[in-house]
Amino acid sequence: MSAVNRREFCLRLSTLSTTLMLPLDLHSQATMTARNRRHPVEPIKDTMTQAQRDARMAWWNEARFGMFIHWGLYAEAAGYWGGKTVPDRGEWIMNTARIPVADYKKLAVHFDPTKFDADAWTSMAKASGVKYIVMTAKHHEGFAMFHSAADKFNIVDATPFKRDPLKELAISCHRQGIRFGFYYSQDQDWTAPGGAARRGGHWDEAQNGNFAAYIHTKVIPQLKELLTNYEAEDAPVEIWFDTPTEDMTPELAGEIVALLNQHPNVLWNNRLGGGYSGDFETPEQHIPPQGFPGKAWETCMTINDTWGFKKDDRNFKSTVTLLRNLIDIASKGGNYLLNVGPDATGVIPQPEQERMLAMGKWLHVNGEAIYGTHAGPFPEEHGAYSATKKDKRGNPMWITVWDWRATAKGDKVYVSIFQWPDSTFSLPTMDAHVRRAYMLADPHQKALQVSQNESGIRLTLPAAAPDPIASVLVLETSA
Ligand code: H79
Repeated sequence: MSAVNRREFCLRLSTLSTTLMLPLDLHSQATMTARNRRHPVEPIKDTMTQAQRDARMAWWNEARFGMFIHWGLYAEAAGYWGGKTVPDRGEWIMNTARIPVADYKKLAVHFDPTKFDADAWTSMAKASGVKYIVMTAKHHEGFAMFHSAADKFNIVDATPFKRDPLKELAISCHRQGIRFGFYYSQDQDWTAPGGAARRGGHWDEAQNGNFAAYIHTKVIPQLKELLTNYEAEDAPVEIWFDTPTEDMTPELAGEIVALLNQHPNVLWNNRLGGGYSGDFETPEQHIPPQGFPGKAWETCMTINDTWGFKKDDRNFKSTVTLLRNLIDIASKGGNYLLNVGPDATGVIPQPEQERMLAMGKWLHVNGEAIYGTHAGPFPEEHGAYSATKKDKRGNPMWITVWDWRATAKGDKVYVSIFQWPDSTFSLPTMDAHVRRAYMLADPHQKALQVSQNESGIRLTLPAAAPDPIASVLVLETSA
């Protein structure tokens, strides 16, 4: 058994028990209740061969790091309504404060983000080591951040700004070699009649209407626009759906899938609803203890505590935490979609840029350990379920260990070390034979002393860690 197969084998053995313990988000519950229904329209991935499926997902599986952008009218509210702070996440403000539709729509009259510069965002993302960008085309507020003929409540027709930032970003991404995708809230829409509203339902008569009519008059026409309004090269490569409810029947979702099938290269996540599984799993705000063995997955996460800009949210995660998360996710074969929330002037807050760029600095030296890799060969490094402690649901608590993480690519294993050892560094056993070991940051790739036997691998590392956050040890192996 190769090193990598061995890991997958071990994980498969434990999948049955661990999946039951993973926190279930609302969306996956909605998906699960509908899962066993027949699909009225088969998604393209289900009619492809495995080789075709792999090719379709190839760029995504190699990317490992993406930047999410939540930008909409909520950035102008910035966590305030009527002069008072509103709790919870910024992009939920309309729902949290039960703002009437007509009042909320007035935010558009003043929305004029004149400092928006798509090239500046893309350059920043590129310097951060990001391989793809996903921006909100329409969040639950219902406001389109692109020019839409289907609905006048959009940034070109309803604001003094009159520009289409989504399109500008798509063009800029294409120019700078970054993949571009968009987020589209297909189910919840708090300003369109018939759009769904979670947490307490509708709060304004203007929201009443027929859900199917909403899908037919707004969602499908807008998705068509988003899929076709770009020159072929700038075309989106990914759609990020969100928060499906029971309103999204297999039939309605099937109509959307029929449209998506006309764009076979566009990947879409597991949150369409109607029982469709989509192309990848989407744990939100958490990293599954052992990933999703055998599945493509992407953890999306806020850089502070909100997706959409909130003036007072200064609870930014440290660069140490963010880099550890990226490395942890890569060691489990997933992607990290890290969010930034630009303000109403069109600027990504400075503390967010600083952290993104610090990640880019590390990736500039150590990116080989992340991009194009898959899960590492050791099953033991992530932590373990406690024998005594229980989590909130009463299941055994997962205790994460932050010593090191491993990824693999070809005949190389990359070990990112967080806790620099005093003398000898030990790794568990692995089937493959270590031919040579060196530090990735060492320009001379000086061979390190290494010994390997049945019980494990022992290495003598340089006295000081090459990097204060994570130093990458490379193991060149042969079968
Ligand atoms: O776009 C981001 C979120 O706005 C969206 N998904 C990510 C990518 C999302 N919408 N709903 N949810 C995630 C899950 C539901 C969260 C809720 Fe709540 C808990 C809704 C009501 C209670 C958080 C706390 C939002 C409002 C209060």
